[in-house]
Amino acid sequence: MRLTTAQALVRFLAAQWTERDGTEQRLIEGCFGIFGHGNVAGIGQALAEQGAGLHDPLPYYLARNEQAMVHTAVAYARTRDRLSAFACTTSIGPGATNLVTGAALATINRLPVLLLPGDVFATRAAGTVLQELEDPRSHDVTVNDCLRPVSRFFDRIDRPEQLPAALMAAMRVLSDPAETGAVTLALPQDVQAEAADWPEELFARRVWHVARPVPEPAALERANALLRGSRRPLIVAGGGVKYSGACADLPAFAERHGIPVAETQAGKGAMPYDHPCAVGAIGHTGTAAAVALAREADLVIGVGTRYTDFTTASRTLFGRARFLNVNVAAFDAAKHAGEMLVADARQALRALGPDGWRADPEWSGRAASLSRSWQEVAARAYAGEELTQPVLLGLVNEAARGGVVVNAAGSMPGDLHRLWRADHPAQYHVEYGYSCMGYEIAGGLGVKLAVPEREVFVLVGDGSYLMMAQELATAVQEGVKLVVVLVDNGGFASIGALSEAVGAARLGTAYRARGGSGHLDGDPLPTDLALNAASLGADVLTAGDPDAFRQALEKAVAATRTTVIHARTVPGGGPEAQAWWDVPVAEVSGRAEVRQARARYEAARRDQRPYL
Ligand SMILES: Cc1ncc(C[n+]2csc(CCOP(=O)(O)OP(=O)(O)O)c2C)c(N)n1
Ligand SMILES: [Mg+2]
Repeated sequence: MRLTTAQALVRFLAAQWTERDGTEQRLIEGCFGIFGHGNVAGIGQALAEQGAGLHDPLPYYLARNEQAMVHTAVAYARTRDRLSAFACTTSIGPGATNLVTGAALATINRLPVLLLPGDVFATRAAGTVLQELEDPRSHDVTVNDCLRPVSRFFDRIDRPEQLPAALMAAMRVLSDPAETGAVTLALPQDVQAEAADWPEELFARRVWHVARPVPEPAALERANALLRGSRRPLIVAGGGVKYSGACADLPAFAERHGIPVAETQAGKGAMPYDHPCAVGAIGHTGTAAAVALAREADLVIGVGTRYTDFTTASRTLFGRARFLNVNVAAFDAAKHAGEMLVADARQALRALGPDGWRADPEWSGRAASLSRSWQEVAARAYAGEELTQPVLLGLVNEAARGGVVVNAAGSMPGDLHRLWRADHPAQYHVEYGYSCMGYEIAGGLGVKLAVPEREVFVLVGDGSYLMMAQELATAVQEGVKLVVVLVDNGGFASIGALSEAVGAARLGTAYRARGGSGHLDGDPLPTDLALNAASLGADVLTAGDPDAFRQALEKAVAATRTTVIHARTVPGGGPEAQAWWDVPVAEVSGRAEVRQARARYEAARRDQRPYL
């Protein structure tokens, strides 16, 4: 079959499916893209020729920024438990390098996305092309090489003949739960438009079976031996629990053995918040219950977690514990010198656990009572006369029953992790692997595309909003309804507090004009975020107190169009952090408060346990 490389690619992508537990779905649901001279004649022409509407083989979506379209794609894939993903096509040069942050976000969060940046002419016949990086050391380096370290598979298609093998490798990595992440096929602009003869079988319907690896019997025996020797076990549930669809198996396993379950950011919602074994968020942003238990646990059972510094309180949290790590990726299972149980989370939870073995009843009882006390603390944080951030989150939590909440960066992820009551596993969508400002609105769009039947609540700080608000226009274009809560606190509340804690005096963390002193300490800026949102095509409501905010939420939920609620919050946070986070403090300084902060830092660091 004679087709251009791009036509062959598009035809191939439309024929790829995944299967797990007997259900099939499209592997590549559609293609986001922004066109330029590096892809318009290739992928652009190929999409147009095959038809790119919603009912055509590969629907096309126009985003406003390449980074944002990766956020949308990644949020979609996360909501679909990594069984279905999107492709993203860009021009060469800046369109391509705009992908880098999105690619890193995808790979770090272990979420699939197929990136198709254009690349400079393979023939090099045209000489230095617009936007080409010229590397005096080598002519085969292009800006796309920036994508190599942030991709789980990277290839450059310099000849059409290279395409089939690259496509097969790309699909395998995308659909492999242990390896998935950003996959990049760099496509030189001439090769995209170049014709070749392709075998028919390349375009046959192909099903990628998503594996559920079962635990190796010997590893299972070792894991069971560890459990038998444990009296105070604690489960740390990560995103892997959700992706493997183990959200019914986890509570069953916990009940069977009387084990308390704590959750990471990606794992939050894996357990119903009011389940008797649930102790809520773990780590620096954890609940007092989970943190207290973590300090005393003799065995930590990590299920589908990467153990980031937020989870381990920078390795200060799990004082005496040994680790048993259930993970589909050996890389993660091996962390903290843990006993490795390399397996799909659902398969492992079904196989694991010696008959009749239970945690010390005193331990299980203590977990339940600590958890009840924490629920009271959380309820107090949600109650209040003024529109503090926790009060605002409490109102959103109430309105969002059955819906989804989306967030990524700033001071909200911590409050959300500690306080939010998730009523179903897909409800809590906080991107905290890359914690990327600007993910929120674009990500919310991806969530809504994946679960159009659910109300999607995007929580976005004013800092994040100013970084990447433009996908509101994309939501309006697609007729996709989002409820966007824009939390305006005049700058970077999170980094402001952190700055103060490390002796950096809140430098550059408030949005203020340059004042007479020459510093950024003048008047608050006249920036009107409500007007900005309206200009992008959203309906806008404003609220400054709890009653007005509750009413705005009701209106936004009843609306059919994307609605932004511009809410001004007053300072006042939720409960304090119960566990540490390692952010270094200057070792020498002329300021007394920095020297004091350094002394506290050095004292805290002494608890850091050097896991192997
Ligand atoms: C792209 C990006 N740049 C910088 C940071 C570092 N950072 C984390 S939170 C934050 C401030 C966020 O401000 P805002 O969205 O207003 O949230 P607030 O802290 O006020 O809750 C910054 C700069 C980041 N996470 N992502
Ligand atoms: Mg802010």
